[in-house]
Amino acid sequence: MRHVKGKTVVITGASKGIGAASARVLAGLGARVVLAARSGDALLALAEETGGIAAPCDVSDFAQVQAVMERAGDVDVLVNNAGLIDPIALLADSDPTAWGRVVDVNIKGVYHGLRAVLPGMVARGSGTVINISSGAATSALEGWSHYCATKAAVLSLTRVADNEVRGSGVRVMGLSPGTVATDMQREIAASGINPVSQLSWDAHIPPDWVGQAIAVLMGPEGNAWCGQDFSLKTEAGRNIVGLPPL
Ligand code: NJP
Repeated sequence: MRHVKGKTVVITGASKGIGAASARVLAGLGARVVLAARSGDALLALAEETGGIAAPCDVSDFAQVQAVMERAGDVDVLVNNAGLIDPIALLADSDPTAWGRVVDVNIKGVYHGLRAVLPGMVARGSGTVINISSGAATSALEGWSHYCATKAAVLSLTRVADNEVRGSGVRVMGLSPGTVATDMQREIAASGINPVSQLSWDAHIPPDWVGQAIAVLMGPEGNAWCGQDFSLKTEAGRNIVGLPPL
């Protein structure tokens, strides 16, 4: 994991869950982590713990995302992790404003990150963007129209970005973690809608496993996953990261 040491890694959605756990893993391997989310107090506490930088921002606002990247300096790795699933509702019951808010965060947030870092990465001829995806990108689950549609769009952004930068030294890939023990799974369980809400808590992987996968993808192993989603729900994916089998 020597490839992680000294790298500047911007992580969105770093105030809790997968983002916070990944920040701890990467900082532990020597990365300089830049922590972005809306909850400033949580970011400050994590920055103190990890030696990182708290950079409060709402990813749905491009100017705020760009300000984070300017503060970070030359970004080696961007982890586009911020995401929402709440509120879960059948299409017929869904609230149009809340549905649109998920689009603003899950799709536009990822676009804003790509738009902010790609010019510098391409100019330097190096950099990695990891978009946190989901099995929902390629499946249809009731109550998750906002989530399935936005994660499908994120996979599309991963493909298009890879198409545009391939050969420049910049890599763009997705990471589909499977189900992870975070507040998002608490929201899913509370909804009682669709089979994912019925899973037992033991079925979910710990969030630091996703951080370990990010660390691996930052290195040469990531080359094979440009333009597609790497998945921790496969034996091959678990094996590459050195995690227990499914
Ligand atoms: O979610 P949670 P996870 N601007 O709710 C932040 C995907 N995923 O860690 O702003 C900036 O614990 C929020 O921070 P705050 C999932 O789709 C998960 O499980 O302070 N940040 C918090 O740090 C998502 O893309 C599972 O409220 C914003 C973070 O996002 C990623 O993994 C399975 C923001 C959410 O923390 C992390 O999810 C899967 C904004 N506007 C994919 N809005 C799973 N958990 O099972 C929210 O396949 N955030």
